[in-house]
Amino acid sequence: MKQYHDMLQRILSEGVSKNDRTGTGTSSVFGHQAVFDLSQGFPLVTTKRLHLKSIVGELLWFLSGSTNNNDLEDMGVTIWREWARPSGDLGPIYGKQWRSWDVYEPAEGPPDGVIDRLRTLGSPICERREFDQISWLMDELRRNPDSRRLVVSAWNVADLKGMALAPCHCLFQFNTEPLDLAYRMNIAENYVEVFELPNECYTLDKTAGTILAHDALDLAGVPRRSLSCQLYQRSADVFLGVPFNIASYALLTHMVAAQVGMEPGKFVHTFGDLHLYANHVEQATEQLGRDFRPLPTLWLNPEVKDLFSYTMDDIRVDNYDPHPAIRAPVAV
Ligand code: UFP
Repeated sequence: MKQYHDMLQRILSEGVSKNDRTGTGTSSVFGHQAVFDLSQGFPLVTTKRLHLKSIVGELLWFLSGSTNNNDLEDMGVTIWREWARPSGDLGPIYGKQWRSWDVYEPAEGPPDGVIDRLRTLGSPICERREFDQISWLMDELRRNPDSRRLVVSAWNVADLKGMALAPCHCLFQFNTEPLDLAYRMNIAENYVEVFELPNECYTLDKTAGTILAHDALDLAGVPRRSLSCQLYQRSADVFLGVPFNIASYALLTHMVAAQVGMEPGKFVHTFGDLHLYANHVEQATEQLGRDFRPLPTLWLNPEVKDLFSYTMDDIRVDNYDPHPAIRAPVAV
């Protein structure tokens, strides 16, 4: 996780002092990008212990569409408590926008004259529909994997004022690429084998480009595409928030990939205001003095057949051997 230490280091050396909404004060850089190759291990910071259950629980809660803190606390996760109203409600945050973004459309098919009457009365003549961005994404990944529009947004301008916290990780995009496996040079001869996975292989003459052979292969189960995710995070608490955010989106990418039959590719984390709170400087310095340990690996239950059916028990991180946790106050 050198990428994470680079962020801390960059803020300590180049960051500028800023005031912030919480009154704590930060050192901040604007614009940063870190890339995590998910084939090289699960990007869970090893230089301090992270509470994995909170990361997994929060993601499952987002995916369930809930915006009530009580549902999250039922899973034993308390990270949203400070922002919750007494009822537990957090307003239309991530779960709402991901699973049921409000769409207002002209009401269809009212009887003649009704629209005119409503207009005279000044009543709205739209009806509300909900759009499930995550279900749409899953369908689109299967239907149109080359699309450049595989975007999910939590940044709903019309709903911002009702949210307990404006979305920090506000927009993400998926991208798929054919895996190298799908195109393999034959090393000995002057022909090339092009695998049209899952089950066909064309052998081409390299210079003439003509087909020499066409075989049916049994390559079922061989993955044909890699799936990458890029997140835009407008505001990032580098010490407390970012390690969570990295792990959360890496997990999401693994889960989506498993469900659409692709291999996890990269997680690209792009930042707006990346900041270290003034009361986290000591802790960050302590963490920077620690050595990296091998990254853990992620296990997802292969029996789960749909993105919304995962439970805590279906997700496990193996071989996580971090340094001890480092306590730090949360800026609310
Ligand atoms: N924050 C994160 N990651 C999150 C999250 C919040 O880093 O997932 F929900 C931090 C960023 C910032 C604060 O320090 O919370 C949000 O404050 P603001 O809305 O003023 O940017």
